[in-house]
Amino acid sequence: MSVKYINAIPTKNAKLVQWVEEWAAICQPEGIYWCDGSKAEYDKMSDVLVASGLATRLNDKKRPNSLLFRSDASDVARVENRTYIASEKQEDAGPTNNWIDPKELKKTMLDLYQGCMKGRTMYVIPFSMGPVGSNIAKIGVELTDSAYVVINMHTMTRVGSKVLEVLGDNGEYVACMHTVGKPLAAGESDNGVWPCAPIEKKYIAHFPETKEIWSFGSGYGGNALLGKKCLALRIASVQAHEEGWLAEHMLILKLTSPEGKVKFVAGAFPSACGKTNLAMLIPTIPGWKVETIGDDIAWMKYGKDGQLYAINPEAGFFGVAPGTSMSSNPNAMHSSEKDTIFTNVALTEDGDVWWEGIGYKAPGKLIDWKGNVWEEGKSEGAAAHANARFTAKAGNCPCIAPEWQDPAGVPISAFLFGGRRPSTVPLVHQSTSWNHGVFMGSIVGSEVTAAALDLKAGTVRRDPFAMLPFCGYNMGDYFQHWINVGSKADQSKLPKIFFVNWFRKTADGKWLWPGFGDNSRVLKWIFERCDGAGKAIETPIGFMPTADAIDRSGLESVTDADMKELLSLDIEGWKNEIASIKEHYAKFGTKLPKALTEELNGLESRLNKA
Ligand code: GTP
Ligand code: SPV
Ligand code: MN
Repeated sequence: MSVKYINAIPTKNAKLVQWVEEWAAICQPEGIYWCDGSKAEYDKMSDVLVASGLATRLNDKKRPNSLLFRSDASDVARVENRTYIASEKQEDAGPTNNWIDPKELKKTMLDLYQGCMKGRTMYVIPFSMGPVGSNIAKIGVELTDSAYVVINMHTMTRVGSKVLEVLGDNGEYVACMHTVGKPLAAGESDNGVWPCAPIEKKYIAHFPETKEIWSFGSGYGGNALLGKKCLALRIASVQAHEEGWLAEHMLILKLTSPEGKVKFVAGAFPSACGKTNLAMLIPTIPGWKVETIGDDIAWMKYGKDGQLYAINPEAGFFGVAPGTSMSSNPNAMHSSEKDTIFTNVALTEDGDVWWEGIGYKAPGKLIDWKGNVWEEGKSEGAAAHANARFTAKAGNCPCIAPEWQDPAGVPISAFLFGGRRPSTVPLVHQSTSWNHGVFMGSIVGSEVTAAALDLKAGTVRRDPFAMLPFCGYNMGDYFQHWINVGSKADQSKLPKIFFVNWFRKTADGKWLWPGFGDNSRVLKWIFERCDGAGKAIETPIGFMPTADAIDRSGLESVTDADMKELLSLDIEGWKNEIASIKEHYAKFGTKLPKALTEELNGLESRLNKA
């Protein structure tokens, strides 16, 4: 079959052109369009999406240049049970990933890909993860039949001609193949129905040896914007392991003290556990400033000076909308004031958006995320889906740090790990060594309710380094990689490691800690600790702040008794934790690093003596 080009081929990279044509022969699109990343292209795609009934243009006076999409009810989040690490050996995918033999999976998927783009355009998206040309950045090329993916990639990555220049005639790229898996018959159009395939046909596949990504059947988020979780975490973590660097599910923030001293902090919390919020926080303590480098992913390499430098490989935010308000995260609200793509939030009568926790009552009758009329207090269910998101440009964020696009990255002083832990884990504690910090990362978990997952209420879902769904290889090898990264470094220049928990609850289920802007009080202590100051006592679990070490000036809502509870060492709780960590560690068998067994044994014996 001969392929039809809609515009001219903008590259002489023969390997790339051949790859595009091979996929076009399989998928049989109407034509091939090479994306240039321009504003004109974005506007044209937006018009196409509005015309097909998939997008609603929001009121230009309220939300300039912004669109609303409602996805299919089966296509609202990442699909972890349809996500595969198809390494040649199953052991290389490890106990935490779904695995299928790559030959078998490619055969299954190639059958699905046959003619999957009939009636659609195949878009070729050359993109850079990280500032174009940075030595930490990487190039990917995504093929997709979704214009929604194209405009999201415009915002989330750096798309276009400059990327092809850097790629040159022989440059390497990560090959990313995507389709919504919903071909159109002659004369058929989407007509307002979100295109995707049924769940059992969805595959989000990664081939670590060949660094390929094949995605079929979903148009949503991390399943479809392949630069994000698929490339920047699953494939990049494999590359980072091979090449000696770090690809992590971490926010990066710049913290400035009243004296004007600056430190950069990176933090890994599981999905929907507060990375975007912390990255954009407005401190409640006077004189302190937080600015954003990134809110979801960090790539880190050692610089010539022996420090670890981080870049944010993304160019935008794919943030959780529900709960975002002018009081919880004003910077996220401002970031999404214009040029924003909203997915699965509610539409107001005057062409604006609304979601649960936006900070004000729903104005009049809404159209909910399913497309039905919705009235507050009258209609059943939520108006916005719990995982509704906004896609906003990092450049539109009022607190974006001037360094956010520095190709050299920013030097990291501290790593934070955390999750939702209503009990046991204190507000903050610090590791006593690098390996102890790696241990902390390896036991990250979030407590779940029986309603949310098929787990016993009060049990912990372990999500090591917040990478459980994102590590592209054996998690045991990943733990060892973290230990190696530390042992090779100049110890005095290594980031300090902390465990934070904003989510402690009282016996009657209320938050014990106000969180959000008040988390700056904890950041202040962390800043001081990085300078060798900050009052602390050594406990069996690590360094903890003394009762008066956390600045509580102006914070009446947290009493002395609350603070005591937040900073208490729950020996019995931690002893139960040991049992649960042993169970978690058993999964890794001989892949579990000895250093982590030693850390666990050390903690157990310290607790027994306490
Ligand atoms: P992903 O984009 O899925 O990786 O999520 P994320 O880690 O960026 O989480 P995000 O900042 O979007 O927060 C998710 C939810 O946690 C929102 O509903 C927030 O309101 C809530 N949250 C964030 N920070 C805090 C906090 O300090 N305290 C409390 N109680 N809730 C918080
Ligand atoms: C997450 O789930 O951690 C996200 C959203 O950041 S997605 O891009 O869909 O993976
Ligand atoms: Mn995330």
